[in-house]
This record gives sequence, C-alpha cells and structure tokens, in this order.
Amino acid sequence: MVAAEDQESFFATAPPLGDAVAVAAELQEFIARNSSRSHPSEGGGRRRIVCVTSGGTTVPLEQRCVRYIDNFSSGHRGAASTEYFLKAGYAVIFIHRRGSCQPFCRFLPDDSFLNFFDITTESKVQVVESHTTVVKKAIGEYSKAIEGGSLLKLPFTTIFEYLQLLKMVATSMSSVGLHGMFYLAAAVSDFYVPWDSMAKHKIQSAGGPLDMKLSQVPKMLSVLRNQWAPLAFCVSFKLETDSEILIQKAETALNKYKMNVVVANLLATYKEEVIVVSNGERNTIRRCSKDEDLEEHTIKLLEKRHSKYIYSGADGCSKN
Ligand code: PAZ
Repeated sequence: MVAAEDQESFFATAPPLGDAVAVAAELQEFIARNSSRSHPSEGGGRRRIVCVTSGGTTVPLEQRCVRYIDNFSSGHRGAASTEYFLKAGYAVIFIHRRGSCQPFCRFLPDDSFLNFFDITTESKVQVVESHTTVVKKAIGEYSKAIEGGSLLKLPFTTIFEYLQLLKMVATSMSSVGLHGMFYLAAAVSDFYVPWDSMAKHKIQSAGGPLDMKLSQVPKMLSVLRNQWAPLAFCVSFKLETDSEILIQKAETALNKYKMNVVVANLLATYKEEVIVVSNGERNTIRRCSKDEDLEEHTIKLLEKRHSKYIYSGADGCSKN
C-alpha cells in the first residue's frame, strides 16, 4: 500500500495541469457520450471504454526545465493497441507522451515524411502514388474514430502531468459508475525530483559534479486499484531486461496491486513476444512475421478476458 501521505504530497506539490478545467470538461463529455451508446459485441450493454497509456514519462531536473530524465518508450505499443481496441468497438482515452507514436500514423515515417509528397502544380501538393494506399487507409480510419467520437487524445510530458491525467480519467469514470478497462503500457518513472525541492533555474556546471537524490514515485497502481477505480479491469505492463526475473516480477505486480492481467515483456524481444500473466494462467503471444502486429492478438485475448469479467458481474454492473 502507498503511504497516503506520499500520494497526497505528490499531488499537492505537483505543478497543476495547465488546462485542467478544459481537459476535465472534454473528458466528462466523452465519457457521458460513449457510455450512453451500446457496445457492438454480443448481448449489447454499455459501450466499453478503455484508457490506454502510452510513451515514457519525463522527470524534470529543473523547474524551468532544460534537463530531464526520460523513460524508454516510442509509444508504438500504445498506438497499435488503440487501433485494435477501436476495431473491437471500444471507445479509447489515449493518454500519450507528446510527440510519441500516434494511432493510425504508425506507417507514416517521420524522418522521411517529405518523401510522401510531390508538387504537382504551382499550388498543389499530392501524396506520391506508391504511398496513397497506406495514407488513404490511415486518414479513413483516423477520421472514423475522431468523427465518431470514440477516440480522445490527452497528451503528457512529465510524470506530474501523467499521474494527474490518470487520476482524472479514473475518478471521472468511477464517478459515473463506469469501470472500464485500464491498459497501462506507458513507461512510468520510478524516481523523481519533488517539485518543491527542484532547482528553479538551470543547474550550473561550475560547481563540479552533480550530486542529486531522487525520491521514489509513489506506487500509483495500488492507488488506482484501491481508490480511483476499484472495479475496473486493470492491465499493467512489466518491462525487464533480465529474463530470470521477468515472470516473478509480473506475478508480484499481479498480486501486490491486484491487477487483472500483467503483460510481461523483455527489452530484447518486446516487439516479438509478450507473456500475458493472470491468476493461474500464462499465455505467450508471439508474432510470426514482421508484418504482423503483436497487439492484434493481445487485444483479442484481453477483450475475451474483459467480457468474462463483465459477465461474471465482477465489475459490479448489470449486464444489460
Ligand atoms: O512504446 P514501445 O512500443 O516502444 O514500448 C512498449 C513498452 C516496452 C514500453 C511496453 O510494452 C511496456 O512494457 N511498458 C511498461 C514499462 C515498465 O515496466 O515501466
């Protein structure tokens, strides 16, 4: 359990979200709209909402930030998973790192973006023939999600922004009796500099080597489970570099934070293989070729598990 004071002091001292009022209003409107729709799966019921987190959080070292510590994550897993959740009929709240990989844009390379276009006349630019299929598909699917109101994108950069957004989403869903799913693929900092003990200005190098003590970020998975979203279906991720400890760490997270599922992956193979760990079960999902998305299989499995959870009544809601 997180000491209540640690959690309270994290939020009390964190710099508030810049546009908290507007984000809260947008979020409430999204939740109300989607929860009044029906889910396309068998048996109907309310539309399912999943909160997908994606990308790495930063830890600023200075309040007027010049330097920061970052976490490994391109956001590809979160973006791909969002696409498959939308396909499965979920509405998705996509909490993502600014500038990280976005749903439906995974196949558009950012380093050679200009290679996609040709100038046809003085005033016209068009997508080059060889890329039209992929661009048309991306535009079509993205527009459908945005115009259909089933995708809400909320950006973060720092650990402070990320945890405030996660809390806001979880408590906004719970406050209307909606439990939904949390799919926590973001790579979240374990250590940080509390805002009130952080240097205000750029740290100067004239003073010699930097000696800095980092505090532990309160373990918010336990707060999510125990306070913000007690009945939600929670899926967390565990990334390790040592295969010897991966499963044991995933099982510890499963039990300690009462997650429904922990998806375990190794840095060396995370694009090829994940192990889905839940109470008494382990499923290894491997992709057969580079053209395949591991996330397609993972989301199919999670959708089934989520349905079972809902139909067992574990989310505390009636099935109709
Ligand atoms: O974002 P990405 O596709 O580059 O990487 C995904 C991942 C490895 C960050 C994700 O699968 C994951 O394990 N997230 C949790 C990381 C952690 O243990 O903090």
